[in-house]
Amino acid sequence: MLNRKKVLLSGITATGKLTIANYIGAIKNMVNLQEKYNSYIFIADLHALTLPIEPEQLNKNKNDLFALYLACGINPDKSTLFFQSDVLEHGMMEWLITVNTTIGELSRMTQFKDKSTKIKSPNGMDTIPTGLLMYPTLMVGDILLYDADLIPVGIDQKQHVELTRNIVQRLNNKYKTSFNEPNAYIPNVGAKIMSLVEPTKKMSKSDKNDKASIYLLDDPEVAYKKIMKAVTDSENKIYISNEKPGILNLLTIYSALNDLTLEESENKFKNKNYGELKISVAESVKSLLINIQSKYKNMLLRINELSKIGAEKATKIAKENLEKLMKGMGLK
Ligand code: AQP
Repeated sequence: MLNRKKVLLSGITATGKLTIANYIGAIKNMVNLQEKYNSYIFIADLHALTLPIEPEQLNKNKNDLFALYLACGINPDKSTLFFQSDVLEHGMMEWLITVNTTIGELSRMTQFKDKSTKIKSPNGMDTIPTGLLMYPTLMVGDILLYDADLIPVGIDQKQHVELTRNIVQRLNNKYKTSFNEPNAYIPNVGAKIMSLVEPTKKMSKSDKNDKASIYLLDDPEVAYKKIMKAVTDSENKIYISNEKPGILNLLTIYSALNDLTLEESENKFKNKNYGELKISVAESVKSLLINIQSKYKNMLLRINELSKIGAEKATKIAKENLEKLMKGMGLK
């Protein structure tokens, strides 16, 4: 279609408390890109059911996530912000994608392999929820429902966007549809923020160790202390090196929060010691949290009103794109 404004789609799973890794890897970019793109931003509450979760916990997570998106700068006048489960088309679309994938391609996904091997059991596959395997089919469906061009994600989700491109090609060939092949938008700095206690492991909202992550709703003083205690090395020299994952992680967080390149941060700190670097990172993190938290409570009050508006807008487009695939497949 001529002059079609490019579409951005991104979601975050409501599995736990949001971390600064989710902010730096995904939300910050959604906020910056919402001016330029027709943006659909959602709370992936259906994805959160992939692994067992208590209903009360899920409900709290999804509301927190909605309010945090707003507090981080997602503007509901520019972006369509909605809960995934409010748009029933996601479930239907997932089935149409599922029947066009193979168990082989889904079981080769790194995230499936990582998460399923963590669920250890002598019964093998009997303890691995089917939803974990199907996670990418739901995600491909999310992207197709809005016929998205750009998907801002951290590096861990890149493989799922590549799978989406393969499936789009498959559908377009088979059913003569014309869905876009989406591109992942991976930030130059901060595509993989690491744990503060094990800097060779990614920072994750489901990490059991509270000290490993900075949560966006952490008390800013507690967050400050977590950075001061972050694991580094004993060299006390600051430079960019993969051999120094703790320092690289702190430089990365500092760069992302101050809109600098890694090299610019390296330059700034090259004659400083680890304590001085940590204080600068801790100050940046603290002021980010203070800023977000100053808006968060008011945003909780707006969820009912805004989620209705978002769901209505999203449903309209989702229906249109679902119908296109249903027609192609002979269902209409
Ligand atoms: N460590 C990270 N560095 C940069 N970006 C990250 N993201 C996640 N971890 C990092 C990005 O944040 C978004 C979150 O999406 P998600 O919750 O659907 O996916 P996830 O990758 O499973 O996130 P988590 O925090 O690791 O959650 P759990 O612990 O529930 O699995 C995505 O864009 C992701 O790339």
